[in-house]
Amino acid sequence: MRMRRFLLAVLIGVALGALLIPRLGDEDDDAPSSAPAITVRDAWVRATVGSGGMTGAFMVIENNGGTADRLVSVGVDAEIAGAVEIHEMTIGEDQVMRMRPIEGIDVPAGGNIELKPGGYHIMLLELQRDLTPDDTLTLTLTFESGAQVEVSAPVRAME
Ligand SMILES: [Cu+2]
Repeated sequence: MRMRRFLLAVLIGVALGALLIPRLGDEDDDAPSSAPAITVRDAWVRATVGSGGMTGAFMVIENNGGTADRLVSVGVDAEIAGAVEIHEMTIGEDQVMRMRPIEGIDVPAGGNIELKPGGYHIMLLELQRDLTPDDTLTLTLTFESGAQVEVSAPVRAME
């Protein structure tokens, strides 16, 4: 009697396992359509004026996927800038605009986020040389999902 109960338990276990395996397979099939699909357009970097040692990079980040993602870090050639931060610009209670480093920028599923002067931007710090309008920088954007996007950003003077 005990043996039969044990066998029954094993059979149920096998049956449940058989049910789970095809489900996992289905999720794999769905993965490509729900994976984030990040694209970047209209990227540019502000030409340096004087010896500030820093400048901003701006762009539109689009998420064509079905899952929200988050820009978490940006890399650039160390011969261009010694450090890169993600910044946000806000108006304080004293009505003075200030920028501050933030952990990341959310990019909603099926939406986009604009990095622009006066708002979110990428801050290039410890510049190793002047950036003039005939330059083009390559920025590497890393997202929380693990996606990496290389962006070619021409240097432009601020109008
Ligand atoms: Cu900044």
